Amino acid sequence: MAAATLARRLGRSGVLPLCCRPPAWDRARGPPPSPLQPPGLPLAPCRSFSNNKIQVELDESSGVAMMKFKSPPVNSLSLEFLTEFSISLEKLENDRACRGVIITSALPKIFSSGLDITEMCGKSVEHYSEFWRAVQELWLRLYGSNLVTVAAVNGSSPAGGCLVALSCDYRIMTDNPKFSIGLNEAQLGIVAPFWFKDTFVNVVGHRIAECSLQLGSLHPAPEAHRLGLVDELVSEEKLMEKAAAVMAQWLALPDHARQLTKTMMRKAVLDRLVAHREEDIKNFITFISKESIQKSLRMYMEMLKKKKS
Ligand code: CO8
Repeated sequence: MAAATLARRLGRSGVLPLCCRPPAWDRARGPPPSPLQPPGLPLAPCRSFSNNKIQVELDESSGVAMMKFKSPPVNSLSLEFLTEFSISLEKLENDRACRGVIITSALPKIFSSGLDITEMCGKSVEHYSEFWRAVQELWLRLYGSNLVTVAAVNGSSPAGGCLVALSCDYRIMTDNPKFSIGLNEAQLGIVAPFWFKDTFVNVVGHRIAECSLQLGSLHPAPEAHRLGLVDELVSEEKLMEKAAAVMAQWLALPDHARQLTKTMMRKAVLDRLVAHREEDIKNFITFISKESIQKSLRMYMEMLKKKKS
């Protein structure tokens, strides 16, 4: 019997200690039937959890979770949303059955409208501090995740919404030119922080990021694909099928090798924020508290409302 097969069998029988268990990618074959499971009854392969903002369904047989944003009207990243998002990711990270997550929106036409602007307007210094820490926390968790992360971008995704997609391992977007994606902070009169910029540069390269950030560009889906901001475009009907296929391709590799490679690629950028976290919060508070910035944000919110009428 091959050593690997033997190790797998022993691991399943519980004989081997945790450190000698087969690698996580072998766990994708699924757990052994429970001795408590009545014969003939199918195992429940899915478990789900949900909160006010996000719904998660984990398929235990494949190890893939589907995370759906469900915060109408536009999945804006409020303090509550960011907190629930981080908690959901943490739960999946800690779940030995989970190896990858597909992130998408339950709302038609919007992936996420980015940070909730109302959280950055007319609030106290304490609130700004708590909010920004939550933004940092989410990014550190998502960008540094051990899981395979695939963004299925099924609608517009400006600013913080774009950051969520950029922080994943792979981005697939619906091929609808009405949907756009980008770091448009400059259009709001604000500046994307260095770690938004670093994440963007790591995906599209310095020159494209430089132009796009200065102009605060929102790129329609086909242009985003040309720039490398999204990896693939597919029709709305094919989006989930494609995301599942990409996930399967990434999960075909041993987790430990993929995870170490991901860490190697992303560590410097993550470490930079970790080293300057408190300073970054202070900078945010100073910047966002300026009356000129508050005025820009209020005008932007008014513009959004006027656009409707
Ligand atoms: N935050 C709060 N409310 C929002 C946001 C948002 N990001 N986006 C939209 N809304 C609100 C609108 O005001 C509107 O409210 P109401 O119904 O009360 O009038 C409601 O959501 C619906 O919006 P729309 O009618 O505009 O919906 P559409 O489907 O027509 O359009 C869009 C959806 C395309 C998402 C559009 O709403 C939009 O462009 N929104 C703005 C997106 C944006 O620019 N986000 C940037 C946020 S800033 C950020 O993420 C990074 C900040 C980094 C900070 C750095 C500082 C140092």
